Amino acid sequence: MPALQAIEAAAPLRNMVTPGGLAMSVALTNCGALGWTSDRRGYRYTATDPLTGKPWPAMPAPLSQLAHEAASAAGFPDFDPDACLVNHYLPGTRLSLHQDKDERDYAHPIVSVSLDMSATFLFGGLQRAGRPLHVPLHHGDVVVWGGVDRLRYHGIAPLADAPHSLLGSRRINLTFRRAA
Ligand code: MD3
Ligand code: FE
Repeated sequence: MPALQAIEAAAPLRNMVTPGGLAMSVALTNCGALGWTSDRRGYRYTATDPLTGKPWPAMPAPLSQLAHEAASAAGFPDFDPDACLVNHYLPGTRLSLHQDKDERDYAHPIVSVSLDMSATFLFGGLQRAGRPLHVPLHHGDVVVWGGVDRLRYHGIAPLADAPHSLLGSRRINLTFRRAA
């Protein structure tokens, strides 16, 4: 949590605008050499934070180590993340079904770490159509998405308000990626 607070102090959480012109209900920031951003022009990874003009804060070693160890345990021993998205949810925040396609090489997995309030993860298929599985994600859950599952559609259902002892009515999700 102190590492996250330092990241948020240097690169504030913000609601980015999608190419469609709508503000995302998830607030986000990044750490690592690259950070994911969205604006009217599209989605991309950048080395600097468009809000501050400075490089994204470095990825704290305990976090990159956690991501590396989780990927290793799931059969991806070479995972070395260069980007970590910090997603911040309040009650009612949602993330509609999408694929993560802005990274260079889909052979690398994505590692996600859930903190604080629980959420309902929407676990879809390789096409958007069809009802996704609903999977609860709780504080401390770590999930590795790789191989044939790397391009699955996924999302988060509107967050219910069930305050957690650590941060109250908030959920944080870290996703570690190899973007370049
Ligand atoms: C399955 N975040 O940041 S994490 C995202 O909880 C994102 O904030 C959600 O989707 C969150 O892009 C879900 C789980 C996750 C992340 C990446 C995936 C699942 C994935 C990539 C491919 C398939
Ligand atoms: Fe995603």
